[in-house]
Amino acid sequence: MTGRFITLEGGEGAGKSTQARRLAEWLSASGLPVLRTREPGGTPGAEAIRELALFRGPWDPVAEAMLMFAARREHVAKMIRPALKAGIWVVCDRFADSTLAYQGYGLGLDHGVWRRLADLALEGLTPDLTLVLDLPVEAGMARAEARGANNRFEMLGTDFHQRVRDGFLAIAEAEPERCAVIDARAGLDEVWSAIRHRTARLMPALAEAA
Ligand code: Z5A
Repeated sequence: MTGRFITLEGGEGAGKSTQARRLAEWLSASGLPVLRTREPGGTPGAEAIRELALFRGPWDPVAEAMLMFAARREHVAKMIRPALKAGIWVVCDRFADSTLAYQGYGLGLDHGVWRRLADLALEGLTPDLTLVLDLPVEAGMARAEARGANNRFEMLGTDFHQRVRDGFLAIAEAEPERCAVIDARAGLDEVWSAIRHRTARLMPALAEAA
């Protein structure tokens, strides 16, 4: 049996990394083989591209999307697909929706270009479940600031981050079967509870543990 592919998406400070850790630990404690990974990155080559994409630039939006998809292609080919094929559940902090939200909705990349790059790089791979952690921009920026400044996306203004948030919500609305919007304003445990219950729908045995 192949594994399941779960992605976490959302703006900065929404709690993706924290909840991805909890989710991977819970799946593992439920007896499932689990791989937790992130984008851009996950493999040595993709992590090298991450450095370029996040800490160099600014890039032309198409070039930036190509960097994200080059890293993703490497990650999918060398890590995600082999893991799924081996029956491993993959929990990934950000995936292709981030490119549509940040480079597409945020920076104005034509959505048709995103589609072409996605077709080329992913060859039909789609997450089984995407958890979109939704948080007002100001709250996310405050959380990220408290944690300490990081990459150049965090330096972009409120308008940019509002377009990204709207983009994630539009993506979720267009694909309600795949995407679940999680209200990330709540405390850590409440957010985790919502994630656990939604994920449990992927497998009857998990529903009992949720
Ligand atoms: N990017 C892109 O442009 N295109 C792409 O295709 C891809 C990515 C894949 C990756 O940076 C950047 O790359 C990202 C988009 C761009 N840029 N931004 N911004 P990253 O992976 O290094 O950063 P991030 O994804 O934005 O992660 P983050 O800012 O660390 O946010 P998070 O993972 O969602 O949150 P967290 O680390 O779990 O939590 C942040 C803080 O909030 C931390 O102190 C927590 O303890 C706290 N927290 C979390 N949840 C709560 C709740 N519920 N209540 C209170 N406090 C909380």
